Amino acid sequence: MASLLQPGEITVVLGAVWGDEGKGKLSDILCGEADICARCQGGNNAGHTIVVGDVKYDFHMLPSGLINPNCAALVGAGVVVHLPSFFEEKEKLEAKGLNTDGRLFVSDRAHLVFDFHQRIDGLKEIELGRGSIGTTGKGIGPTYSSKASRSGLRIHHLYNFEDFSERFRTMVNNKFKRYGNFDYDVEAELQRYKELAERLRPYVIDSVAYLYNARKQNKKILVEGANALMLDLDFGTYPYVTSSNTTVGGVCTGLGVPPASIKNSIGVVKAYTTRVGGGPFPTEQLNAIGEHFQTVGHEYGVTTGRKRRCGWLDLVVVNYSNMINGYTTLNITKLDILDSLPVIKVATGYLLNGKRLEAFPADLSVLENIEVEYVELPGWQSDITKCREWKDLPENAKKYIEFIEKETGVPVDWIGVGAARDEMVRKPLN
Ligand SMILES: *[C@@H]1O[C@H](CO)[C@@H](O)[C@H](O)[C@H]1NC(C)=O
Ligand SMILES: *[C@@H]1O[C@H](CO)[C@@H](O)[C@H](O)[C@H]1NC(C)=O
Ligand SMILES: CC(=O)N[C@H]1CO[C@H](CO)[C@@H](O)[C@@H]1O
Repeated sequence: MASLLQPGEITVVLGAVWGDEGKGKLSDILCGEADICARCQGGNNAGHTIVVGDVKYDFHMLPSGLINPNCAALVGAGVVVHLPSFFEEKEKLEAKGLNTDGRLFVSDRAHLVFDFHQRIDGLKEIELGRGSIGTTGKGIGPTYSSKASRSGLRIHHLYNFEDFSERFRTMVNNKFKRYGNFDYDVEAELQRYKELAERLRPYVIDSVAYLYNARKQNKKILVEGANALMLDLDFGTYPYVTSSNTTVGGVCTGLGVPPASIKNSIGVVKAYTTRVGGGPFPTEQLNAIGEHFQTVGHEYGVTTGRKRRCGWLDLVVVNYSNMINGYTTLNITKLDILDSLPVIKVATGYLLNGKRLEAFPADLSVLENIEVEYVELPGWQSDITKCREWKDLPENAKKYIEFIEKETGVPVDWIGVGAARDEMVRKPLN
């Protein structure tokens, strides 16, 4: 079957729903073919685990393409970087045997997350009280706020340290004015960043020129979206969203590449739905079904350890996601978690006073009054984790996948049937 990654072109893997779709594993396999794997937005709030053999690698900020020794990894300009975490993650991966020498790069335009941003993250959540967003507390939101209000500090600032120090002191003083004098040793922090700056120096590049030249040189580029469409700042369930652009558009703005360079956009959709944090979730199941997904699907956050909220697959959401990202194909993950269920439900519409909504609404209060319309499909009640080809799958599992294709109008290419790297089935394209 023809490779998806084409020379000089960009393929994007995007979480299509509320995150934790398992796109790490997918981009990991694609990275075997990629020359470069890049992150374009978010920070170390996008945890995922990749299992290779007996080894479990946890990724939070670094591109999972690092798994493959021939793939370069780029942390792009749209990402926000907490340097202590950057080094910690790198060292943990190296302790497990991954050598990142000479193939890990960071954009000089990426913004820095400081510990005080993380403090503020917590203080803001307290101010919001009951309406809190349920952020990961990693300071990502406050950093993007600093960026948008033009007081942020970028990686290149580190290399004019006097100027950096002055800006840093001003920034912290402004935060003290806003949030009171929280305990924070500004001079000690500056000393720490002086050292971090030197350690970081070998990794810093002009990522715009780097990617432009890579495309000219016919390199195959894979972009790994972080978070997911329904957490996008503009199109997600605002304000219960992350603070960056998680759409295909975020690839252009976060990396500085033209739209036409993006060849494929692959939407990763879990066979059921999960979300962490607050906010609406129309197909959530606060019952035995939800618990089944949590337990059997091991639905706990990699970054936070939080239990994920769980429910049925929602095609209203998937369709909405596809309207924005225009998926070339879908990858369906964790189908095996449905193995034992006698009946599987799929949401196919939201009804408001008996009328079908055209798409996922902007106004979240509308969702309080909708009725979710479900289609019930028969389960397969057998173990599919050993299946490696489409023809091996039980009839009802095939029907479930075909139903998703028919309802969304997007072909399904890959189907995840287990946690390990090779536990996948490829559906022959029609
Ligand atoms: C996201 O989009 C906003 C505009 O809505 C822009 O200001 C910001 O830089 C973008 N961020 C990224 C990471 O692409
Ligand atoms: C999703 O979109 C497809 C194609 O436009 C349409 O046929 C289908 O009815 C939609 N389904 C839902 C659940 O919105
Ligand atoms: C085309 C498509 O969507 N399929 C991709 C899904 O994920 C696997 C694993 O990364 C890729 O190899 C497929 O090409």
